[in-house]
Amino acid sequence: MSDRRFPRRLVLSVLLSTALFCALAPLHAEDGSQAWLRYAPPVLNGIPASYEPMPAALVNLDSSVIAASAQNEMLRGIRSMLSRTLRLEAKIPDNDDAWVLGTSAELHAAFPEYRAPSLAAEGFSISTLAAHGHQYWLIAGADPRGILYGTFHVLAGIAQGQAFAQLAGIESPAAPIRWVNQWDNLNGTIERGYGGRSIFFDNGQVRSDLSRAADYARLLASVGINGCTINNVNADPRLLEPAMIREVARIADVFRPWGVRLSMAVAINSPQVIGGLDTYDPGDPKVAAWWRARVDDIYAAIPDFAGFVVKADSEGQPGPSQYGRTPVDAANMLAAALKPHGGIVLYRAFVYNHHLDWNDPRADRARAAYDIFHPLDGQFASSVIIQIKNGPIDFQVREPVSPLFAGLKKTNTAVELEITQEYMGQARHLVFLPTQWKTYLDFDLRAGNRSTPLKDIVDGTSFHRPLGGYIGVANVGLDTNWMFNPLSMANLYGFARLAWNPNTTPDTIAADWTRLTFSNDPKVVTTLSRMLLASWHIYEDYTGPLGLQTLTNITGPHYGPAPQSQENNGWGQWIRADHDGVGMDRTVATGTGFIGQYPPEVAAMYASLKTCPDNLLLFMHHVPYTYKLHTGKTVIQTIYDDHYLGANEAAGQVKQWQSLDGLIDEQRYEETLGLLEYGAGHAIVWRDAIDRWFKQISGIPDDHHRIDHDPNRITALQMQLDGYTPVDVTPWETASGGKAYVCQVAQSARAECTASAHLNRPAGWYSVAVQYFDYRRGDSTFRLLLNGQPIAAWTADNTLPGEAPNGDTSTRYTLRGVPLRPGDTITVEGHPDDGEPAPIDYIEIVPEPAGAAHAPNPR
Ligand code: GCW
Repeated sequence: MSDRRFPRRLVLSVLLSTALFCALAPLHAEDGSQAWLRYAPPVLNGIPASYEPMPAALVNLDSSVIAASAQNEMLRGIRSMLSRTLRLEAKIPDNDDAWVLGTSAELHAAFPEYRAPSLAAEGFSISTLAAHGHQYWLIAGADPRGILYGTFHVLAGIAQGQAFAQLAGIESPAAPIRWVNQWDNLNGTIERGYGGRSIFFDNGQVRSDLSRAADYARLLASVGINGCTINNVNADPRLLEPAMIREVARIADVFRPWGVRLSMAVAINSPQVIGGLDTYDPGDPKVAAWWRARVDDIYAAIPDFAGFVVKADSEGQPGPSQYGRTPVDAANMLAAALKPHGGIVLYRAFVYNHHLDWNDPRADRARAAYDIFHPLDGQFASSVIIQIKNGPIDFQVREPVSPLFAGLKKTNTAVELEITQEYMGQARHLVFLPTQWKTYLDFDLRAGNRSTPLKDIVDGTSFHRPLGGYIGVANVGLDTNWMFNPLSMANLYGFARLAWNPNTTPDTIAADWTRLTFSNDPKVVTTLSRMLLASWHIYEDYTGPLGLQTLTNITGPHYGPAPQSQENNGWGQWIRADHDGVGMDRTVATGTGFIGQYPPEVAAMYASLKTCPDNLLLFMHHVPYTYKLHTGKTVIQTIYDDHYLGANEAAGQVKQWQSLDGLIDEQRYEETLGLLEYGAGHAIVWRDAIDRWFKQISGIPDDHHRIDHDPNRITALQMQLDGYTPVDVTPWETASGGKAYVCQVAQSARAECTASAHLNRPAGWYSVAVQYFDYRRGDSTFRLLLNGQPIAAWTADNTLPGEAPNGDTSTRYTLRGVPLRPGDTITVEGHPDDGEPAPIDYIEIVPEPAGAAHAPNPR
């Protein structure tokens, strides 16, 4: 195994020279570590004119550590973007202009004429003031966090070439809770993390070097995030041991200057596991006393500790049900311990039985959260927030909004969104999630037959709740660029922007992020924004459309296609596909009754086939494959067509990115290109697997006869094989004819197998793709030969999540610009390595359009 993320690729032929392309890269390399805080000079229109009379002095009226961060950030940002060093002054100069940072109250004390606007907690106001014949540029916060957020707002504006006057105004966050959750384990791994190991923990301890944790807090603060839960919700009780709390306090210390409060996920059985008690019954006074003592210790070490996140009675985690107690008993007991110190409890509603009876037509995992928590409404303490995943299942490509949000009118709620792309291509596919989240946040649940969009429920407006907000499962890691894929950081940024103001449009988020992360060049902004905004729909098209959920392997790594894995088990992510039809009947009349959990107007909309939107049809109803959607097309033909459309569009994303060659620094350009090309190839794997599976189960052919009839494809079975032998693939639909061809010759440096095809293609330029399987372990090597002449070589050293040939590991290598003549022979030669038998599936030979400028070959 190697930790290289892309196949090492070496083009051996006299084809296009790589030197030509290297020469085109004019920008210096960037590694992504600075994310959207690059502070690059805003070069697009030069320095905006209004920065010419920019004050040279900087005064900070606030003595907090948070305001000190704001002050340092001003110096750093202005220096980096505008090549100027501000002069720090201890008090407001009366003979010079100045930038002035302070709370509204401090500014009013300094300038009696200053009219402090009314700001919500953590809000800020940007304005100018003329006094004593001088100009003062003011960043006023409601409190120190407001000063810091206002400062980052101004710096982001400068980075995007905005004049100071354009930045003037008032901003307040929509909701008080704007947290990220990290699912980091004490051993340094991260559950569903794709950006490397934990920035907090290693080997059972808090890391000695917390510089990345400090950098992370700065990134979070720059977009208004004010809390971070540092450990997996599948919590390790050892985190609460006294020695560990002292260590965790070091993390809180590096968060504090950035106004990020630390929180921990706790295991409800901790009193028994580490406390030596014979019970963890939340109704037992000695258990409550144990928690109080632990909480007191935490606050002694971390005075601004934010509170606990709790996953209980879920997916094997211990919970109050063990003692016949409810979530109210557990949550209120913890709240009682935390409240005297100002801490809160985020109790997760992700509670369900994962041993559901598949044979019971009424069983439905989607019902669980509402069934369990709705009856408890009104009983939770005022410092408890129920943390509810956006949908009733689990971060799928599309779900309806959880009805529980409308079912808890006397309880604080927060929406949990998943930034880490668990079911969304795991940072290898491009999926910009703010587009999806916005559809959820804007969705009107019509509680009490009035307007109650999700965003108004979680910020406390709809039901007049004091607390609530936004939780994003972020899972950044030690990777230099935080999330593995340079484009994935748009999701962390977008989450924060929506948590601050859920009325921000995805277009604004995409454009701002692009400008801050890459460039103000209008072509970059337009092109990349378009790519980001389209990406969720594209991913939905080639994975699970019509509300079928993602259709990924839910009993494996949640990555590649495996639709059958949804069915016939206790997990309850069923799609109930059989020979005649597909979809979960969730109606009250004939199905599980889930639809009845919604307020009446929404329930009526989903219940009727006439009004149920096509994109959730199969989430709500079971219909025949021949059922016609609102578009007039049948369900089955829509499944086929959407997958072809999605895979084509994924290929289009590669071309769009290539149009930015030379406008993006080389390292991030290349990394992103590699991922987009991989993603486009994997979209074909998805398309073929899902379409094959539905064709087989429905017995209905594709109107366009595309499935397994690709004229450009030659499967290994059709090739002349030397050493390669077939093995069955599970699930069968992820390889041609359900078989992979493996090279199982004895392990030796010289061992190799070949698969050859004699071609009779008209003379011309072609691209040649080799579809092969790349396991996590082993670095098999491949060569491609044209009439015996080696024309390409690569190594299967990607770290895909699998050790067998299937939809997780199927990948492709493409060589463009290959000159073929009738009678040529193309050979794939595979050398196994470390148990990875250089497995192959097929080759695909596609004519390149005449006169087309060749896209560069892999470098
Ligand atoms: O989506 C599932 C994930 C689990 C996760 C769980 C949860 C932390 O596959 O890895 O556990 O959700 O949200 O609790």
